[in-house]
Amino acid sequence: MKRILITGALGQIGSELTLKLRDIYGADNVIATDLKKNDSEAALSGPFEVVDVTDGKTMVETARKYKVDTVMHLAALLSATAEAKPVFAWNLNMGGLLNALETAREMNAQFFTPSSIGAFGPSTPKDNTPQDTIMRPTTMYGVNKVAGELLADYYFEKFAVDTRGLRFPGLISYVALPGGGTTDYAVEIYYEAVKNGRYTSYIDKGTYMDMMYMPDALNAIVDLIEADGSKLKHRNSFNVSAMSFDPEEIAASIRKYIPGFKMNYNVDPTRQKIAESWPNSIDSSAAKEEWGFKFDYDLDKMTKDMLDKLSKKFQ
Ligand code: NAD
Ligand code: AKB
Repeated sequence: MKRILITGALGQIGSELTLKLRDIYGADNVIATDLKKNDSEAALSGPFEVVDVTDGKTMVETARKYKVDTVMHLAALLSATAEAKPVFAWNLNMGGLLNALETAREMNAQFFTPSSIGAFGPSTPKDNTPQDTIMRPTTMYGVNKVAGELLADYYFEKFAVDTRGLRFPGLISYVALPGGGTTDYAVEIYYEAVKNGRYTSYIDKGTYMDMMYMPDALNAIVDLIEADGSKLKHRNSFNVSAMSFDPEEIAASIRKYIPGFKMNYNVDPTRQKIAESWPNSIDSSAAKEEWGFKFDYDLDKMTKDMLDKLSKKFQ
């Protein structure tokens, strides 16, 4: 059994991760925290506390109050927003992470935080990007993710905190909207397909990025935190991906279910530049070998489920 504190629990991942963890470990054992409460199921279905991750004192006090043994740190500024506010992003992404790691150290707790394909940069091998390779990102978000991976490894080596992480690709989901990333187009396209039958993409055709459907991402988190630590050669962080596509391929997948779907382009130079600095596709074999990473959804299976779920949501 675990007793888990989640930061940023009302975001795109946390809105669903909180509910999955409550199903597995019991509602009272999963403490959702975020900047403010809302009326989502994640906020209302179990304990909720307001915690600003830049306030380390409140985070530790909350962890002590609930006697947590696991810290899952999700609060962060994503790539596009971080590029618009780089200093704010550094303070939130690095300051929040340091406070969360210190909380885990204080509580002798297990620690999980997501990294990202954004940790790679233009000099990284672009295809089948290896687990261990050149990491010289050119975005503030990427700089934060690489530094964060190193910091989490440091806490494992120096303080024996059981830190674990995943380099997530773009995550696609229908519960909560994404919070300002470069891969958000691959979520928006499904909403617009269902609502209006058309989408104008800010990412150009021919731009490939890794992606994963949220149910697979949530399973990967649970599988990694439950994995036997003695078998892990890597910790922060594991490459994980389920698919790689460009805007034309996701549009073609949608047309299998909505034949009249129309796609236009109005490329946003900032997000396009970020996308071009990231890999086309990453190699998840270390995650498969060390803790059995697997996924269920390919592009068409995900498209069918997204369109079904969003059609019900908007009917
Ligand atoms: P999100 O933007 O949807 O949610 C972030 C949450 O953090 C929000 O609920 C926000 O209110 C909260 N937050 C912001 N500032 C805070 C603060 N000062 N204190 C407390 N909470 C604060 O993000 P997400 O998509 O759920 O991402 C979670 C983590 O996963 C991040 O580290 C992100 O980099 C990583 N990640 C996400 C994706 C993806 O596609 N969603 C891909 C790779 C990595
Ligand atoms: C983003 O686009 O910023 C995120 C990510 C891949 O880290 N979705």
